[in-house]
Amino acid sequence: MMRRSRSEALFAEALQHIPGGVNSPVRAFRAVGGQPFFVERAQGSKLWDADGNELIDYVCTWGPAILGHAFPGIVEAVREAATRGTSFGVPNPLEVTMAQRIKLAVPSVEKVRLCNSGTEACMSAIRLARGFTRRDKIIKFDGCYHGHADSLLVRAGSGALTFGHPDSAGVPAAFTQHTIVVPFNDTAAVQAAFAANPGQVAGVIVEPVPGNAGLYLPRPGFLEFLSKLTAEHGTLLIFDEVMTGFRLALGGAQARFGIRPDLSCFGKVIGGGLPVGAFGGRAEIMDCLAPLGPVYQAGTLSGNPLAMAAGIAALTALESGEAYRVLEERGRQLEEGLGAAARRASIPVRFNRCGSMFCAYFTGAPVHNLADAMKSDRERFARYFHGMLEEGIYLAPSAFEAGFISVAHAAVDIERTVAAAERVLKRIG
Ligand code: KE4
Repeated sequence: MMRRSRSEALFAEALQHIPGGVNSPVRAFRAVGGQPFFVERAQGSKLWDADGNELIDYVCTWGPAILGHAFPGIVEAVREAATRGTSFGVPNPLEVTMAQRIKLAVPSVEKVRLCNSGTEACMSAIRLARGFTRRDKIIKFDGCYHGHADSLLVRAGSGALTFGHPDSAGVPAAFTQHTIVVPFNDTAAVQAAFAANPGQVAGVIVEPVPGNAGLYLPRPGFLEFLSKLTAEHGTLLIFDEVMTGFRLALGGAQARFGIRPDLSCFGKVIGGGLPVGAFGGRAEIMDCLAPLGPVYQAGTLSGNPLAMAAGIAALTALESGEAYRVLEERGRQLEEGLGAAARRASIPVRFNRCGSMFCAYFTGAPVHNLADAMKSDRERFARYFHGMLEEGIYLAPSAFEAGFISVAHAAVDIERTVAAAERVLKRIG
């Protein structure tokens, strides 16, 4: 049994000061029950909580820790940068280096603006698409989560979905009247949305591999279809690669699937664990941004030297490409192991994976969109989650989140995880 007394005391204290005791809803374990543990330190593939429990971490702070926690190159880069000041509010050389590295990795990005979160990146990309096209409508896909900007918090995924009411309180209908939501992988629904709004759609924003309702993949040809249809309608294709960027390949999902979106959003990995976001794309679009153009966007800490130093250190470690070979190998090992464990336990589990992102749906049917995902057995997932936690394996605390593997996950970590899964699946039946 996990020792929990210090985390329980910390959570009781946190509840006095912080809504729900957490600074981001999905951390509260509301989707799986129980209370969150508090992490004291992390190293490589492991977390140690306030009670000293060691856990193999498959959340990796929701993606950023692709190299493992406390990666030496990142720690040293942040330590060194901090000695020269933590923020200037004046351009610094590291911002230029980061912009160059993003452009080098992602050819569709001709210019890029750095900000402080994925939410900011997506919110700004939407505003830019509207400013550039002088249109108002945005098409998004149900279950896809693009941060918590008002106009995008509609039938969103991640924490918004977890609570079973994807739309958020506090968002006036007027703020979402221009947001059209269609099912992912549904070409007819996308065509119908365009037909019903001729000449009005500024942008289509999509997670190319949705990771905020569990994980499901684009059907063959779906992303190409979006690219072609948006071009025909003078609509911008916006890839939200906050999660997939620099994760599924150095060039993100767009490199993996050979698509050239008009705009892309980034976050997570490019900050090396520090607060960061970025959005970029065709220069003629990006140059509509202030101070050059009429679309305003700003941020006190945008491009700050610590996040830049951490992100550049992360990209430097990823650029050789070896990391992605390791991630693919570990992902395959986990997929094969968990699949075999589920079969031996005679439990219907659909294991979806793309590179080092994965999820396990408790269902026997394939999962290609949110409606399929919602049919999975969440109660059984919750029992699986807690069983694995007791075995020292920390999975994402929701059936509607993706899991992440880092380069620091050794083959033995995967073997331990598969062995634990076999015991837990047999126990929960
Ligand atoms: P942030 O504002 O949380 O940095 O990024 C928002 C965002 C945008 N786009 C995609 C595809 C994302 O996955 C996210 C954030 N991901 C969630 C995990 N499902 C963050 C975890 C949380 O909300 O605490």
